[in-house]
Amino acid sequence: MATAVTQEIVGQAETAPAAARPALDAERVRRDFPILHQQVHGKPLVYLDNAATSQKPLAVIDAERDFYLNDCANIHRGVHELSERATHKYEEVRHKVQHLLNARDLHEVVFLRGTTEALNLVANTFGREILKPGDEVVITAMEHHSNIVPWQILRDEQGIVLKVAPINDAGELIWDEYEKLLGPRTRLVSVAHVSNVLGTINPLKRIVQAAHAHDIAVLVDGAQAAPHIPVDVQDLDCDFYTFSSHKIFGPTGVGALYGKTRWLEALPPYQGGGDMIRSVSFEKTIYNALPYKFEAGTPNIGATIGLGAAIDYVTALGYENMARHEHDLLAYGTERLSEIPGLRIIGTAREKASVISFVLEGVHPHDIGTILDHEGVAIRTGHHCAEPLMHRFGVPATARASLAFYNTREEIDRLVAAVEKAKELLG
Ligand code: 7TS
Repeated sequence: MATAVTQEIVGQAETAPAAARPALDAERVRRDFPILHQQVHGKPLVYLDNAATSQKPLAVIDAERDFYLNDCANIHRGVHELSERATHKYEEVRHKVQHLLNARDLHEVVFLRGTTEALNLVANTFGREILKPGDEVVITAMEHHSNIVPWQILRDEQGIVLKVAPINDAGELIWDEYEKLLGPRTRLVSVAHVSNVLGTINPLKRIVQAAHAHDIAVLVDGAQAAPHIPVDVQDLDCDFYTFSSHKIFGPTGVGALYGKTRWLEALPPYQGGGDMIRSVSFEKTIYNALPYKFEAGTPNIGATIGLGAAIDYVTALGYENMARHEHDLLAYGTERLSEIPGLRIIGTAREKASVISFVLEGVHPHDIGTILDHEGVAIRTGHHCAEPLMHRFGVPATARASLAFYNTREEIDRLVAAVEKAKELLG
């Protein structure tokens, strides 16, 4: 359930014509996020580390709490009332994810621990069933480690070939080079929808079309896209799509993998255990139907129910409203930070989500992070689990401010003032 505050805002937005719609009122939305209203080192918190994990509205916290207070039981197994309630609430979220991603069938939605587990599931099962030594998998230079290392494991264990599509200095895929990598041995393209460091929004439809023209499957890491961009897997026509709950304002410990039915049917199970079987004897085990074939063991039931509340929340707020507000902040932040002499923004793609990575001449990003923390400003510094990307841009690390719909221009001003202070002290 969205809170009253949110419903009020969305109510206004839906009745007004597009041009006259009020911008999202971040101050009012912020009331749904009590964690934002605290002091850090004596200063009001400015939370700009949303790409690492985003904050959770009360509706999400309440939904998870309500499950533990009233309905806590294991799912899919008890005939008793609590188990039935828990199962119903859990399965309701599968419908919400299906709707969020516009998946054709409910059984195409698999619940997992998050994006990392989903990428490993596809690498492992696609690797065992489809890939032969010498077959090629294409990724890009902007991938998170979780979309690099699983393929390297396959390369080392099974002799597949891993190819990396290069990017230009703005952080955009070099299209001609990408197309050249698609050959007769390519079986899979695995690509981030949005880069967690650069903010680049990749041209997914074009990527999928080019791959499918060669009969190549496409796996999409949507970890950084789902919190900002509406996703339609049928329109994209991708074969797999995954995201994590905790980046889309839901709890940690759960995420979803979408897979086209024909792929999920063709692939073997990832893990064995309870719930993923129909019958077991020591001679033969028959696996369960989709999606349960891929859901061995007791899942994170409470977090999944929280994810349902998060999906309700963002849906009520509206991607369009969030995007408009975030784009305003991105443009404002980019402009203000660019005015600081010696500051270089890494990632200047034309199509960009609300992430600003930067380096400051003569100051190590970790020192920027420490000074900002003392000013109450939370950002992430380091390689952001994308070390090859750091090498591509010739930097050891970056400072990264990542924005959400509840951030404000005043918070950007606080960020800029804190960076100026870091420069003054250390530059
Ligand atoms: N893919 C991308 C593009 C990511 O940004 C992340 C996490 C993951 C995969 C892994 O997601 P998980 O939920 O399974 O951990 N990215 C970040 C980040 O940028 N800062 O902290 C985590």
